[in-house]
Amino acid sequence: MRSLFEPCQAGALHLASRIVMAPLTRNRAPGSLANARMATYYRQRANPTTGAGLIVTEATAISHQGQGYADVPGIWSAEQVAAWKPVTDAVHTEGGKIVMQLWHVGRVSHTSLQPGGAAPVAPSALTAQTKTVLLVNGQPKFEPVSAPRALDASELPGIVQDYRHAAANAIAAGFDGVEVHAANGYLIDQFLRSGSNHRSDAYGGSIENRARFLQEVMQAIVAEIGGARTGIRISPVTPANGVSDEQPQPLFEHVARLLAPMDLAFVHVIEGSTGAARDHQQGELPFDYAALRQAYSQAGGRGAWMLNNGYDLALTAQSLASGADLIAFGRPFIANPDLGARLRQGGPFNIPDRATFYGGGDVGYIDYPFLT
Ligand code: 8OZ
Repeated sequence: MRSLFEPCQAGALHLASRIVMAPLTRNRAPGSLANARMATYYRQRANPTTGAGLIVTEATAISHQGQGYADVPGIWSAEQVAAWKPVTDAVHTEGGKIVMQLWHVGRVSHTSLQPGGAAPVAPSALTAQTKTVLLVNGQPKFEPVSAPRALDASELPGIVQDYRHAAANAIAAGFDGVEVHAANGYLIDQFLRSGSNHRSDAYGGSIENRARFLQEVMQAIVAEIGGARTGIRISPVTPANGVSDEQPQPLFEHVARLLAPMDLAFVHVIEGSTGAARDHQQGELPFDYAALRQAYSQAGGRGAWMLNNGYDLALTAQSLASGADLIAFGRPFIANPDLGARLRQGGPFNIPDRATFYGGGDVGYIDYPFLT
């Protein structure tokens, strides 16, 4: 029987357990630079026995244009690479593994966060029904996103190059690999889903066309750092940030098949509505996650299969028994730096405080108690 507490190979990554710390936006990187407080936070969760087998960082912008929230970190400049180095050093000193989540928000942004105060970019000029987090006097303030402009096809190679450059930078900063954020209604997901992609060129219309941008991004990153150090996160039915699609099953099975030959380290799937109902449905039928994995395996995909959304010990046991390789825990890792140790002994678990999720200092970030 598969155990959460046994080692697992994910591409080139040898992981001490099947426990993953999910990517978590915390808005504590002023100037888009990682810092000592962040190094402490990740270090607290990095121990292979008491913490995570693998840490996925908070979503990190690949470019200024890719940024959509206050005080999130970036990975496009040499200064940002240098700022991340103490984080990867801290995690590796503990014996842990860490990959960086690469992020372009697309239309989920605000003119005040964009270069030159410009409009955010998107597949189509359709405003997302969602809010971003700005910080006003250090306090999180949820504001509607700005109206985006549609990207010209001639701009896409430049964005693909930004992803590739960011992946190279992540490796230069000492990360063990990257996770491409293709979930939760951000740029790649905006291309995938029919509700946010009304294009009539080679990047819109058919499923193949809507998946083309994702494919080009993944090919560029794999060419740069290798598939064995590359993962991806998808969320087939989430309504996060206002995305929708009436036919998620064929869309994401196509995505699974195009990823299969890339020899990725892992595929990370958010089941249901991100951070909410696991049985959320888009389209006529409940989404068939087993069929998604089968599409991937049958096309030759060998990456570790990572699942996420509201996992407790009972659900973890069930999914591992059904063949999941890795389970990603989000909010539980905010409140429990030693989540691994707590899962092992069945609890108790500290309760996360929502008021300190986004922005702020040490409180609700690096002061959650460890087991004694
Ligand atoms: C919460 C707040 C801001 C961003 C995601 C990167 O949903 C995020 C995010 C989550 O993937």
